[in-house]
Amino acid sequence: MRLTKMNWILRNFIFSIFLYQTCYGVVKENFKECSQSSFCRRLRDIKPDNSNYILNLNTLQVSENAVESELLNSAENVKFKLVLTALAGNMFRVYADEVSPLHKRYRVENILDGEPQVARLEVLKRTEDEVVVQSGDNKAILKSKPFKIEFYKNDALVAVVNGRGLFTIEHLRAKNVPLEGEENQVVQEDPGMWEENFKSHHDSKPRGPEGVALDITFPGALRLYGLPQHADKLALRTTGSGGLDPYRLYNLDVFEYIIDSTMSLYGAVPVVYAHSTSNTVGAFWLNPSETWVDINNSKDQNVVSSLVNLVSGQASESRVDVHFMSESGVVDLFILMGPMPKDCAKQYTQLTGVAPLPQYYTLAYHQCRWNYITEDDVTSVVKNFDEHDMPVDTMWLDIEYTDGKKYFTWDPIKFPHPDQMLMNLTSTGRHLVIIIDPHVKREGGYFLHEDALSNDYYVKTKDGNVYEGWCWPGSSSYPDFFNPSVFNYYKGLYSKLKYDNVNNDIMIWNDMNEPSVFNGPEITMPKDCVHHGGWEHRHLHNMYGMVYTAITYEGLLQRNPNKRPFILSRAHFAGTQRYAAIWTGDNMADWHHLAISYPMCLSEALGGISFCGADVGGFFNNPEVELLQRWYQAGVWLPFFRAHAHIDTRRREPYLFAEDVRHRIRSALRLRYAHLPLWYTLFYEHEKFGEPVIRPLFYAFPKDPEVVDIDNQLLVGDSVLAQVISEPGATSAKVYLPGGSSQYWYDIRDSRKYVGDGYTSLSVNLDSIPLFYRGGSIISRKDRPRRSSTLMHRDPYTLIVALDSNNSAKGTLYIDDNESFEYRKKKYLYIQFEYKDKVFTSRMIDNTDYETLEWIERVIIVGAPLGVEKAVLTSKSLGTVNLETHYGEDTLTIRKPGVSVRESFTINLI
Ligand code: NBV
Repeated sequence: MRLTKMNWILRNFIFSIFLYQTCYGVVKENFKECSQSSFCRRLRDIKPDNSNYILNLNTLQVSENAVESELLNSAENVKFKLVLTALAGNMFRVYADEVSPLHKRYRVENILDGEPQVARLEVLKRTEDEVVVQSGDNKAILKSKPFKIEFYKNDALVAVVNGRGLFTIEHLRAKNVPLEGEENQVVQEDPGMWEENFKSHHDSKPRGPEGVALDITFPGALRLYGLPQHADKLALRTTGSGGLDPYRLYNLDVFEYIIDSTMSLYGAVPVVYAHSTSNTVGAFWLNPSETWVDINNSKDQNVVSSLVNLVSGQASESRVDVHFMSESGVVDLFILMGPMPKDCAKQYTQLTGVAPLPQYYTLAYHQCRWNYITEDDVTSVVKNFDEHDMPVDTMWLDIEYTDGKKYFTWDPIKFPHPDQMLMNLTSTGRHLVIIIDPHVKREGGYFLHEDALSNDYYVKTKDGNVYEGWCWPGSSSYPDFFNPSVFNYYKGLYSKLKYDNVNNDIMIWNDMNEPSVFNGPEITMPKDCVHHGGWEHRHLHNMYGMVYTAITYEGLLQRNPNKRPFILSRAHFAGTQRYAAIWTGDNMADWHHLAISYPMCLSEALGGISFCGADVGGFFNNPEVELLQRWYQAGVWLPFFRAHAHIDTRRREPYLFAEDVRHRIRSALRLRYAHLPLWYTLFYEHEKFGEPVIRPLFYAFPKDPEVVDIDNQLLVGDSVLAQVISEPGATSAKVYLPGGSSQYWYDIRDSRKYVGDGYTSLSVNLDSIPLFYRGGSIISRKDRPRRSSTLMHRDPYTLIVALDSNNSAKGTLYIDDNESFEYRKKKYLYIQFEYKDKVFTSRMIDNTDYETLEWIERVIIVGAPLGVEKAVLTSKSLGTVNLETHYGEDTLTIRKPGVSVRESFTINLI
C-alpha cells in the first residue's frame, strides 16, 4: 500500500516537472544571474586600477624554469605565493595560492594530460620594482606595485595579467562573530558570504568566502573566442553594457535553452583566445568551480568614449579585456603565447590532451530517438533505412530501454533479448549505443543502489547523510566518482554489459551528468554536498561529468582493451576530449537553433573538443520539412552526426517523408559517407598534431580582418568550406570566400571555380547548402553508396585534386583497421598525395604497414590543366601503365589507376 502511494506521488512529481517544462520553455528564473550570486557580486564589484596586491621582489627565488615570489595583499596583510613557470611549447603558467591557508584550498588533479613539460627561463633584469624573464622568444615582466605581469612575444606586448587590478584571492578566514555591543563596528560584508539562499535552496557555505579572480588585457586584440558551452556567437560579446551578464561556466541542465545568451549550459571549458590579424594569444583558467567571465572589447565602447577619442586625437587601439571570477580554488592560469590561432590550439591540447582516434563508424550517421520502444522497433528502423537506400551505422537507445530507469538493466518486456537485437544489428555492420545516466534509483533490490549503500559510494549531504535528489527514476542518489573505490567499481560494470560475442559493440551515452537533479538548486546538486576527501561539491562541480566519462572510458577499455571506446557525454570540462564526444544538448526544432549549431561546435573545437554535433532536426518540437532537410545538409559537416528527438515529437526518421525529401536527405547522408576518409584522416591528425577537426575561418585566414565575425561557415580540416543555410525559402546565400585572388575555391557540386575575393552571392535551392573544396587540397572519398560505413571498408578511393593557382595540390590519407588500437603499434598507412607540374605522387609518410585491399579507383583533377592526352601510372607492382582519361566541364578524370593504397606511385600527365 505504502509503495503504491509513493509511486503515485512520484509519478505526479515527474508529471508536474514535465508539464511545467513543456508549457513554458526555459525558466530563466530557475538560474542565477551574477547579481544573485554572492561571490560573483563581490568579485565583480572590485573597482579597477586600485590593486592592493604587491609582489615582494625581495623574496624572489629563481630556478631553471620558474620564478617564485611572495605576493602581499597589502590591505588585509595576507601573504600569497606566486609562481611563474615557463612551459615547453611557448606557454607560461601563473600559479598563486595562500602561504598559510586556514584550510587547504582546492587544487584540481587529473585534468591536465600529465604534468606540463617545463622550459628554460632566464632572468634578464632584476630590480625591486620589476623582474624581466625570457624563455625563447617569449618574455614576461613581473611588476611589483601594483602587481602585474606583462607578456611579450618577440618584444610585442600581447597580454597583461592584472592590468586592471582585479586580481583577488579571498583568503580563507574564520567567521567574524561580533562581540555584544560591537555589531555596528563590523565591516559591512556581502550578505551571501557565509550562507546564501536561492529560491527555496539554502547554501550553508561552511568555509565562507574563497573566491579567486583576475583580469587579463590583450592589447591589439580584435576579438575574443572560446568559453564553450554557450548558445552564442563564436566571437564573445562585451558583457556588462546593455545589462549583459558575464559568460557563466557552471554545468547545468537548462531546459529549452535560449540562444544568443551568456547563460550556462551543460559544459564548461575555461579557455579564451584573443585574436588580432598579427597574433593570437590564449588563456586557460584551470578552475572547476562555478566561474563567471566578463569581457570588454574596445570595439563595443560607447559612442561617448569614441567621440572623446576622436576629439582628443587619441588613436583608439583595439584591445580586449577579460575578467575571470571563480567561486573557489587557487589561481592556475596558462598563457598560450601563440603566435597564430593554430599554435594556440595546439598549445591548449598539449595541456589538456587530444581525442584519441575514434572508431570509423562513429563518424558515420547515428539514428537516435527518445525512444525506440522495443527490439522490433529498432530492427524495423534499420530495415526501413535499408529499404530506402539510406545509410545508417548506429542505433541509439534512450532511457526507456531500462527496467524502470535502473541503468545497467534492460526492460524485460520491451527488450527481452538484447543479445539477439544486437546480433541483428552487428550482422549488417550496424552498432548500438545505450544511455547510462549517473543518478541511481533508490530502490531496494537494485544491485547498484545496494552496492552503493553498503560500500558508502554516494555523495553526502553537509550533515554526512547520503544525498537524495530527484531525477528520472524518482528518488535517486549520486555516486561520488571522485572516490577511487567508486571509480573502480563503476569501471567493472561495463563488462557486465556482455552479451555473447557482441558485447564489444555496445557503446555508451552519458547524459544528465552535470549532474542534473530536478529538485536541486538550479537543477543540480547543492554546493555544500560533500565528496571524497571532504571537498564540497562547489569546489569541483564542473568536473563531475568529466570524471564520470573518464570512468566509462576506462570501463569500456577494461571490457575490451583493443576496441576504441565511444562515449557521448552531455556535461563536459577542459579535457573531456580525452574520453568522449559531446553534443549541444536539448536544442529546439527551429531555424535559430540550426544556425547556432555551427558557432557552438566551432567554439567547442577551439576548446579542444572537436567531436561535437547538434541533434539533427532539433530535439524539442517538430521541425518543418524544409528545416529538417537543411539540418541534415548542415549536420554532414559537423564531426558528430546524429538525429535525435524528444519523446513527445512525431516520428521523423528520414525514410518517412515524400520521395523528394528522402532524395535530398539521402544525398546529404551519402555526401557524409563519401567524405568519411577525410573525417577519419582529420581525427587521426587531431590526435597526432592537436589541431581541431573543424575550424572557423579566422583560424585558417588569421590575417583577414573580415572573417573575425563569420560563424555561419566552417572549414573541415583545411580543405572543405561549408555554410549553414538557416532561413526558410532561401534562394541565394551570401558566402565569404577567403584567401584573396590567388586562392581558388571549387563548388563541390559542379566543380565551378571561384576565387577568394570575399563575399559572393550564390544561388541555392533545396538540394544543397554552399560547399567548396579549397584549391590546393587533395581530398580522399569513397563514392560507392552503401548501407553502412562498415560495408565500405574495402571500397576503393576517389581522389579529388583541387588545384591552386600554381596548378598544384596536396593532401593526406590515413587508413587502418578502423576499430582497434593496433594503429599505435604502427599498423596503419599515412599517405601523402601531391600534384605538381602535372605529376601526381603518392608516398607513405611513416614507415608503417597495414594489410588492406583498398585501392585507388579514380583521380579527379578539378580546375584541370588543358591539353592532357595521356596519363601514365608507374608503380613497383604494376610497372608502367597507360590510364584512361576523360575531360568533364571543369574536371579531368583519370580512370582506374587500380593501384593499391599500400603502394607508392606516380601518375604523369602528358
Ligand atoms: O534521456 C532523455 C533525454 C535525452 O533524450 C536528451 O538527449 C538529453 O539531453 N534527456 C536529456 C533527459 C530529459 C530531457 C527533457
